[in-house]
This record gives sequence, C-alpha cells and structure tokens, in this order.
Amino acid sequence: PAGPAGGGATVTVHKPQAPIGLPVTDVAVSRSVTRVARAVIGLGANLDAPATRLADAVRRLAALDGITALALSPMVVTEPVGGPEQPAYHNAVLIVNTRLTPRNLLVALRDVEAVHARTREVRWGPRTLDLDLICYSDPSCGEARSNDPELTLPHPRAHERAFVLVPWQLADPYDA
Ligand code: A4P
Ligand code: MG
Repeated sequence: PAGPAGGGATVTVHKPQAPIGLPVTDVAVSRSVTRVARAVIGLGANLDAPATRLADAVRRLAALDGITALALSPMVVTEPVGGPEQPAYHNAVLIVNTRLTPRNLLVALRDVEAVHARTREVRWGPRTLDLDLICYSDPSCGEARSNDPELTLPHPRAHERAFVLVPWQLADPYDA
C-alpha cells in the first residue's frame, strides 16, 4: 500500500525459481501506482488579521506531504452571506493536486483550521479561518459525489456563492 493517506498501491511479483543462473532464493519486481486527484479548496476568514491567516493557511497546505499547489486566486474582500452581523470576509481559492483521499484532505483542512484556533459557535458566524473542500476529482473515478453531511461533495452551496465562484474563476479561468 502507498500509506494510510495515499490513494494508490504497490504490487510486487515474486519469482523464487527465476532461471537467471545465479544462486538466489527470490527475485521480485515491484511497481507502484499513485493516484493523483485535483481538489479545489475554498478559504475564508473575517476575524483577527484575516489576510495574514489566509496566506498562512495556503503556506501550510502547500507544504503538506501529498499536496501540490497548482493555482492560487487573488484574495477578494466580500460582504458576509448569512449569519449574524459580522465583519467583511477575505476569501480565496486554492487548486491543488493531491494524493490524499477526500476524507484525509478534510482532516488536513481541519488541522490547519485548528492552528488558527477556529471555533464553531454560530452557524455562518464570524471565523478566524474556514477551509472548505469545494470539489475533488480523480482521473479514474471522475468527480467525487457524496451526500454525507460530514463531507458533502461537491460542496452543496459553493455553486451559488460569489465568494467562492469569483476567486475560483480568477485562480483558473480555464477550469472554473
Ligand atoms: N462539511 C460537509 N461537507 C464539507 C465540505 N465539502 N468541506 C461539514 C468542508 N466541510 C464540509 O462546517 C460545518 C460542517 O460541514 C462540518 O461538520 C463539516 O464536516 P464548518 O466548517 O464547521 O462550518 P461552515 O463552513 O460555516 O459551514 P457551512 O454550512 O459549510 O458554511 P458555508 O455554507 O460554507 O458558509 N460569507 C462570505 N462573504 N465569505 C465566506 O467565506 N462563509 C460562510 C460559511 C457563510 N458566509 C460567508 C462565508
Ligand atoms: Mg467550513
């Protein structure tokens, strides 16, 4: 296996009696296949230096094993959608290649939110950092779809939200 976080496999074929004219007890050939998926991550923050937090989150995500950053949108300042009265948001979109499964990628996003002391009190309330998995596709399975409330894919509200669609378009005009 390629490891607990990886989407991939290693196959090893053994041929103990290989006729190669040498005193060997085994001969083996290994081949690894790694599945690389494309994921779109939405970033949002509206408390305590949000621009610095988004930049830090991007650096942390891009440094993770199993994630390669491909494109980052400019930061956009947006009016809050829903929730109580709250400060304006900074939003951005990061597009990555990843060997992580959707679930492991969500765990990685949660870990980076935790570094920024993200708390959850009011739905759609102000936050130091929100990292959402907007969509995930891989070459063999295509676009990942899930109705699981813990990880819904594609993100159920992203398609109607300018604070996701505008930076996404700016990050990758050919893919948005
Ligand atoms: N969850 C399910 N699917 C996903 C997914 N694809 N990515 C679950 C991330 N999380 C997902 O998330 C709530 C629950 O959704 C978690 O249990 C998670 O497992 P959360 O991060 O605690 O809270 P949230 O992100 O506020 O929830 P929600 O309902 O997804 O919020 P939205 O719809 O993303 O809206 N206005 C502006 N201008 N900019 C913003 O960034 N953000 C929101 C949040 C509201 N208004 C905003 C902004
Ligand atoms: Mg979220």
